[in-house]
Amino acid sequence: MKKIIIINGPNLNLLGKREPTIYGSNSFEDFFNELKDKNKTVVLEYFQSNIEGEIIDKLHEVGFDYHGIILNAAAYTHTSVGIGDAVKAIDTPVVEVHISNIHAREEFRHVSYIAPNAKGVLFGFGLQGYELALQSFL
Ligand code: CA2
Repeated sequence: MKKIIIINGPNLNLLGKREPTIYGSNSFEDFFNELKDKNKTVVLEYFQSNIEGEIIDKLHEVGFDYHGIILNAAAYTHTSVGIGDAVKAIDTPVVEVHISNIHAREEFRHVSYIAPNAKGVLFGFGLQGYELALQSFL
């Protein structure tokens, strides 16, 4: 079975608990469990960290034998040369996802260190963006 992982970056552990007008009112864990139930033909994993180096370590760990990586690096998207370099260095294709429309927000969110080496980018579709990213790997 294909192995696919969702990696979420800083503060996304607060989904469903804070700022529902921007990020919605569903917890990621509930959404993830539903997504797994709907996609039983793949091995779907989830990892979240607020720590840049842990996200880089996870990319190295999965980036040579998993079929796909769905990455929402959150604020590190706009700042992290290290995560960008890791995405470039690994073999597994990465789809970058953002819940909000980053291009309708502040200028600093228009920059991504991941996008130049991503297979594709999805933003502005809420949590459905993760589902669309998953479909792109199937
Ligand atoms: O829209 C996205 O998915 C973002 O990656 C979310 C990041 C933001 O820095 C990016 O520019 C766009 C922020 C994640 C914060 O998540 C929260 C969730 C609930 C409550 C507070 C923050």
